Amino acid sequence: PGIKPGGSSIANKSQDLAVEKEEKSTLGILFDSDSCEGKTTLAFPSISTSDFQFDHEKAADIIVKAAIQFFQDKDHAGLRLIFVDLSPNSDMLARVRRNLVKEGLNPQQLLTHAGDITKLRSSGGLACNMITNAANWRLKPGGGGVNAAIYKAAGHDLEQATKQYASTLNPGSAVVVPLPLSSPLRKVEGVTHVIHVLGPNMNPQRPNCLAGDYVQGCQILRATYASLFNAFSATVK
Ligand code: AR6
Repeated sequence: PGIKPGGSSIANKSQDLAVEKEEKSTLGILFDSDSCEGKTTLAFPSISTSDFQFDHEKAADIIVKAAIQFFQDKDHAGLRLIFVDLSPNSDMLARVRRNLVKEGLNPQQLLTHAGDITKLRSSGGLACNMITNAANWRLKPGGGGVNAAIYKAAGHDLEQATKQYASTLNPGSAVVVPLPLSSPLRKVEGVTHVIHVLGPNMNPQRPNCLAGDYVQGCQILRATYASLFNAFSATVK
């Protein structure tokens, strides 16, 4: 099935319009032509680099190379990625931006944005169809970081919906969860799907710590982004 449209690119368009578009989507319209200049969009945070303590330089390299690989597939020309971090002073944002230039990736394909991933439309003026959660292996709400923020913004609906798709997650893998129409994240921000991913963990206080093994760590982080981007394009199809 096609994805449900993500709503309007203009932050202050009425909710009625979004509802009208939801209805159109059930008639088989795959893309919301108003959103993201017609591009279906996935936003993602920097997986594993905060609570999971993964090396920033290695992570930034992996993110940009994974995006380059993704856009080598001509079928992905109508898609867009947005790398998001909370603060304009984010070290990861700066590193990803530098690598984008260095590697010559089109900045319209991989946008970078400072802001809250749960408020991309209302605060950032960016329409986004799907967002990524750096989850824990139990797929539980709470904890900290982006996991806590996404579960809080999506309401109880996300926990319920997630249970229908998976109860645990392995490092390097992704699970796509459609958001119920009742979810505030869907109603207010136009987000139709949350994609949970579990990245490699370098934090000894968390399960499955790789204890500084960056050979395995980099493999798992590459696999995480590949699973995420594949899940995104498969959901669009
Ligand atoms: N919007 C955008 N980016 C955010 C937000 C937000 N609201 N909140 C945090 N970030 P982390 P991890 C950024 O720690 O390292 C969780 O508790 C943050 O600045 O959320 O993969 C889970 O339950 C950082 O760049 O994820 C796991 O147990 C990035 O999101 C564990 O932490 C990821 O930081 C996963 O650790």
